Amino acid sequence: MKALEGIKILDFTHVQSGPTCTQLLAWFGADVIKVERPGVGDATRGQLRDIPDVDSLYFTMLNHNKRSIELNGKDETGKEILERLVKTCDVLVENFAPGALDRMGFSWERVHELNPRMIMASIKGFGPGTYADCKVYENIAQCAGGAASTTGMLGEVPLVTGAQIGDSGTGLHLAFGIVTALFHRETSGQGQRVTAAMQDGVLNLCRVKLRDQQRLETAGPLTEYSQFGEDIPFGDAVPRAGNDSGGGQPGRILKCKGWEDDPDSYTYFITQAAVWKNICDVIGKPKWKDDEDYATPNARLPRLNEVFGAIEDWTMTKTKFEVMDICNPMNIPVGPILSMKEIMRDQSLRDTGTVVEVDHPTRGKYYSVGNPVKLSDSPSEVLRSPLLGEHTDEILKDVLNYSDDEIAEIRASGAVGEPKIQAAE
Ligand code: CAO
Repeated sequence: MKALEGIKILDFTHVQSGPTCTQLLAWFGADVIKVERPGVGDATRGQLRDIPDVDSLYFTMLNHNKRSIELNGKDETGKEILERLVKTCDVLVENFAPGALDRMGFSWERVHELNPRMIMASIKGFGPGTYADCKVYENIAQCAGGAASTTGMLGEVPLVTGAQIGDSGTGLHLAFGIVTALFHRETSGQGQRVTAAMQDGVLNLCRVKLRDQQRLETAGPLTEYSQFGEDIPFGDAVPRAGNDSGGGQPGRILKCKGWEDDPDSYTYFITQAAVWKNICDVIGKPKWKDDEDYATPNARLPRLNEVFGAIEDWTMTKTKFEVMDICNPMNIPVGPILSMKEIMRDQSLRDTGTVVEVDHPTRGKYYSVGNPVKLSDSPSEVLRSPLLGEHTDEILKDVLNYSDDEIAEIRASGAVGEPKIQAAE
């Protein structure tokens, strides 16, 4: 039995943040019923399309294992169906702009009145306060959550990262909140409100930078940042640290053999104190093992440019995979800069189901990222995303117990859009 089998999720999410949350719950076995506007659906179905008239990879890769019902939540019949869904499901998840669900008539108070056991979970850009009413997308959250000001090269513009820490990161946070509330419901018998703001989620992931802000204010210059060794003065806020490691063990991205032609021919290299002697041997600097200017972490801090320069002289003679092969047996922590092309073809990621090939009736085969969290007794099977309204009748009948005549009336009202001709699998 899947861990969340029997849990029904009323999925009102769209774009990326909410769908990543409900996709995780679906992978663990929850029945996720995605409610979409008739004829329109989640906006991402049509965004960044690579094949005309076919659901985009943006949509298919964020909505695996779900069922889709077309439903107009602003129509009277649609509202009645929604009420029945609220009464039937365990969790409502949404990431509308602030106030949208209230305008539709489904405030937390109303939902709680309809079904006191229901957990209502929301993602918004900001928590209560000055910016509570603002719409937010990924990069806005990265900027407002402290990630952008601390990412990039010193003296250059702030940078956003490709990792979707605002959207997918907050989706993860929300999933954790939902599962916690489900656990609490076991004893309380009551549902509760779960909220995760994207700014808060990003800040949570930038925790070490708030650590550094306080160290800067209380103890002065951040000695492990490269700029310390370069004698560049610190300001009063945590600076951008380039590719410096965020922890106490200095690390950098270094060129490897072939870097002139391959933009990803680099390795991350950490000068972990415990294996310093091994590093000296590998790079051909055995004298640094006992030289007081290099032998201890503190002695090396003002000399990091020289140290990493010497390491890079060595890494440039090896491919990034050779660096791995040589350093790992010596316990030196290194990691190749892998391109998406390399990751998509990585056999070990395929073997664990982290990279999966999925078949889709109108798109054909494509690659996706499977469930990154593995449960020994509840393995995830990645099923394709639903076509728009693919399960409307099935949900009306099997989940909500409408009769065939009632379904015909609902269809005639226009609340659930046009019947769908199923694409051949
Ligand atoms: N039936 C009827 N109406 C529906 C519906 C349905 N099934 N599904 C959506 N709608 C309506 C909403 O009720 C809303 O109507 P009103 O504004 O008239 O009340 C309207 O569609 C648009 O919803 P929206 O405001 O959420 O969508 P948007 O495209 O304007 O904004 C976004 C998108 C993401 C900026 C906004 O939803 C948001 O800020 N969400 C919270 C933060 C978040 O999750 N951001 C991450 C997005 S991923 O990068």
